[in-house]
Amino acid sequence: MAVFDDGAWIDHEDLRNQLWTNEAEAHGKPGVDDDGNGYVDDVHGWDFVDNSPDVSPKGACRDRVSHGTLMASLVAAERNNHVGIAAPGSDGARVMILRIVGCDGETTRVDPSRLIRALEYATRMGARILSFSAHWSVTTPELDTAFREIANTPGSPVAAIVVASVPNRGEPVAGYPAAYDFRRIVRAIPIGNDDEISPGTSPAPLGLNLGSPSACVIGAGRSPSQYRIEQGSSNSTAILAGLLAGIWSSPRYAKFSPDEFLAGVVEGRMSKTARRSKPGSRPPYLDGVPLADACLLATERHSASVCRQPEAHREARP
Ligand SMILES: [Ca+2]
Ligand SMILES: [Ca+2]
Repeated sequence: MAVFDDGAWIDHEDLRNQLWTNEAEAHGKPGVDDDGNGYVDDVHGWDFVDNSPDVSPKGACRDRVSHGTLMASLVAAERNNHVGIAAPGSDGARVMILRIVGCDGETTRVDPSRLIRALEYATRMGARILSFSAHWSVTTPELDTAFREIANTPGSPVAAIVVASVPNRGEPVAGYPAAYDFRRIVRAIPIGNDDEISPGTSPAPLGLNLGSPSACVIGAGRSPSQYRIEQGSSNSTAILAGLLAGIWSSPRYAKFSPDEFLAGVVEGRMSKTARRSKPGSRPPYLDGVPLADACLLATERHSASVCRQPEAHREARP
């Protein structure tokens, strides 16, 4: 599970045990590219802005909220560790941190060539879900090609599911990657209070669009133990990405290819749920969007641990 963002404080108490780890580097020699992938000491990901194995926030980002830390925690914060929060990908997702934007000057923009390198890295190192709580309006043919290969080409060796944010700040278009009309794009539609789509949500292409919580979400803040409450469509994206990872990694689905998982679970089940965002939202969501819900996959034999259990199975409370 790759989080493309501004880096993350990976020693946060709810994140440190949840990271993807490049074992060759973790057990290798410092200063040596042990796995020969072109990146020296890339243990938990890579900083593509400063070309460094240190994925922590840098520059002005050190003194403000770390967006990437919050996102990584909403994907996979550790459950049952008696601190903080529990994220839907807690058991299933291992988070690869890819720093693709900074906080100073030019680095705040999504740079297409930098992003292409990060996409190549993520897919080569085995990421199956790529989470983008970011969007951009300008693209290049090369970047389009990279996304097409990952998110659209049948039988692609680098196939992965791209979870794309749909912004809710009144922008006239959703921006990329949500704007791509590709089969492996799953868009997170931000849901506020009372199951309504957040005001100002941009129109998105039809396709695999799932509603996911955006408002009043608590996640990891400053390392090692701070938390904060945030609003916004970024939250929806990370929560949805974590949920997909959590479901995909369960024994029933773990051997599914990206296309099998999309067809059988996301399209075949999740998109068909009766749980919809409430009517009254503005176009193009007049009829509501399906709300992401793992519990609709529960059967008598297979139930998700997040789903409500029958009364008899509940623990008695004093
Ligand atoms: Ca390496
Ligand atoms: Ca926790």
